[in-house]
Amino acid sequence: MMEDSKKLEEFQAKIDADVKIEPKDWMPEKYRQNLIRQISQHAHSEIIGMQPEGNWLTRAPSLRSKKILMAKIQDEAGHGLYLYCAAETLGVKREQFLKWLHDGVAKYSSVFNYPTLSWADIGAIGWLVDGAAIVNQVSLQGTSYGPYSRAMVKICKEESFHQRQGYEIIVNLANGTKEQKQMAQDALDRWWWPSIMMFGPHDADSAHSNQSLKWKIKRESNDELRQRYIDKTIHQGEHLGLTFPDENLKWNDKTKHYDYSPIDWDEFWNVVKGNGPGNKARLAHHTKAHNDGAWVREAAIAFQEKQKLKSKIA
Ligand code: FAQ
Repeated sequence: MMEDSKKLEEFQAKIDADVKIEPKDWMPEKYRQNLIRQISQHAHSEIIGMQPEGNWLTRAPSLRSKKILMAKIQDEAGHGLYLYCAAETLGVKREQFLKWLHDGVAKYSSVFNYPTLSWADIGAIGWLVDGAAIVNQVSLQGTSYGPYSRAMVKICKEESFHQRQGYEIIVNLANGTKEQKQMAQDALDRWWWPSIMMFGPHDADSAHSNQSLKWKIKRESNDELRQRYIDKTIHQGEHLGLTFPDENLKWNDKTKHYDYSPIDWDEFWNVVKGNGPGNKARLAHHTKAHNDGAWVREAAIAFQEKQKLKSKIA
């Protein structure tokens, strides 16, 4: 016990001094568990997040936009892989993470359970969903766990390209015909609130925040990040003549931030609990793709074993 409390003190001192924690360093079990939860859920979000966009690959309006969208979706797969690798350094295998996802034990971001009904939604995902993800992830570059922090640095560079890809689509639609501008407005109407919900519950209701902030797993709170996202996004929409679906969205000269309406937490928790418009389809699709790919994994392992055997004989 004495030894553990001394170790805990030293651990906290390292955190306070902004020294990164590396996989072989001593860490409290709760720190490890919390990281496993957050990083693997972050990885799942990147992977499931490919589905709403993948839905439009065959219907992109030009070869250029199709190539860009394909590159973006591949990037998301890469982000998922960096993050699974970072999470695996904490002693849990990839198969276990996927089992937790398929069994509904592990979460992924609520926002990916909404449908992409038009090409403008691809713009809205890049502009708003990647825009929100960047705010969160730039902050996470400073997370205390080394492998997670390094993954975030690489991911953030790619996310800024994603945000621009989406904003470009929205700019073109907003400056196009009346119908095209209406498509952009409709996408903003449907994606604005889900993007705000990505930051999670208000600080007072956030189960993990206090401990995560103390251990610098998170560097800023859910509400701080949400407010930063709102403040930086409003002028991007207004500049295009689009209207945000919130009549209470107003600049507050005292706080120097935008005020906004109460968030519909019933909707948020309903989606988080698996009852959103797309939850069942998203999980079913992932599970099927995983099962269909079993033979590829088996073949790759068999090939590796064969190579090992060959090198032993030689
Ligand atoms: N959806 O105590 P807190 C992307 C859960 S990547 C679902 O506040 P925490 C790239 C939370 O897990 C987007 N569940 O939790 C892309 C917890 O439940 P648990 C993903 C949510 O962890 C773009 C419970 O509520 N980004 O978009 C959500 O301290 C385009 C209590 O909440 C990340 O994952 C939610 N929105 O703070 C890809 C960033 N919010 O686990 C494709 C890393 C909360 O106890 C296309 N993660 N919950 O069962 C984080 O920063 C944090 O985990 C938060 C939540 C801020 C998401």
